[in-house]
Amino acid sequence: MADLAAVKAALTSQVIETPSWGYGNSGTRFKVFSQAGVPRDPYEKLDDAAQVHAATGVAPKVALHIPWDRVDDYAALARYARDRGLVLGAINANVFQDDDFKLGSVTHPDPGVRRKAVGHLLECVDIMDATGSRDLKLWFSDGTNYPGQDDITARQDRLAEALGEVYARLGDDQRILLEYKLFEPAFYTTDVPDWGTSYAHCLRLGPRAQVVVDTGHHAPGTNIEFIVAFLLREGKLGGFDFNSRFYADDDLMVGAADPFQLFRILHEVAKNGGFDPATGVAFMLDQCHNIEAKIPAVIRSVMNVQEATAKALLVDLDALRAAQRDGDVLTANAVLMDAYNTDVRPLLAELRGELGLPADPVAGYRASGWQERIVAERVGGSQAGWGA
Ligand code: PSV
Ligand code: MN
Ligand code: MN
Repeated sequence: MADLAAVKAALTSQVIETPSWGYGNSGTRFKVFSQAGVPRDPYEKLDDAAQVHAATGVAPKVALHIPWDRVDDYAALARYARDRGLVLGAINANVFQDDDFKLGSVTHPDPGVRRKAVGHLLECVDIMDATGSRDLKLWFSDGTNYPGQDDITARQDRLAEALGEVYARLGDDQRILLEYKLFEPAFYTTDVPDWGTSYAHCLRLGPRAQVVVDTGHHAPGTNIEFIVAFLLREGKLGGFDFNSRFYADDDLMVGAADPFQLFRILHEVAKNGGFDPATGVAFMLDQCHNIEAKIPAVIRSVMNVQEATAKALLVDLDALRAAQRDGDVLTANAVLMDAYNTDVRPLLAELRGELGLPADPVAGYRASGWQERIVAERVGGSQAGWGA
């Protein structure tokens, strides 16, 4: 039997980082649907994030995206966050929305374009210094569309050189989290397409470079939990970008498409010590809420991660290991499924009650009146982002 007090303690100490861009307007390449009351600037995004934290108690960190969240004074933004019980999380660089980056950013054949891209990444580290952020999250859209378009290995060399320059600029407590993505927007080659490529670059860079696993960035059927277990074992799992996918990089709410996969991933995290804050695994959401109400969707997502975490923590590891030692396949599988099939909602409601939080965070948010207030008060434009 898993120790319930330990499960509750782990659930209380878990931090789920929400993305600033999840609060703003977003869409597909076909249409951006505007919603009433969305934030008009990064400050208002933090106001919304504070509501998510108030409802759930486990979401005090907010990731920023530069330049979408550009402000004059980042230290002031960090203070604004602190005043609301929040802290600023990962700084997400953006070297994919500039005409100059059509053929790539840090892997572009033109050294002038590469310099511009690296300049932005270094600026992001300056911002981290001001905000106190630990993580620089790098996702590169770089790649090619046509065979022969550019040299695959030369692009790897350019990537390594750029990463090396940024790594050298990091402070002692700062990290690079290097994200990979199978394809899109490049369709023939992607310069960081998979965990192996990211891992190899991180290994060369050193201990302050780690891989980030975006759950939406894999081919269908990929065994993501294997990747997670491997990276944890190597000390190279920097964190997650959680979301759900049905077909590609869908950015739907985590736990919506495949809660069993989320459980399997978090079981590996639990079993390999990844919930210990000392391992530094960042549990981030990377989602866009195109057709659903945004703040309740972020709350729902946080709850989905918590539910899967609770189930993962409930796995009876002694029984599992005994069955594995005995080669008892059916019992081992049953131990895992017992935990997965446990309804953890009463346990989470009880825990929230003990912490003075609403037993049902979505209902708590709806009753708070915040949604009506922002719809009434926030008129006139929406902030840059996917919908810009
Ligand atoms: C693009 O695929 C992407 O969704 C990556 O997952 C990044 O983490 C995110 O955008 C924000 O830049
Ligand atoms: Mn991502
Ligand atoms: Mn993505």
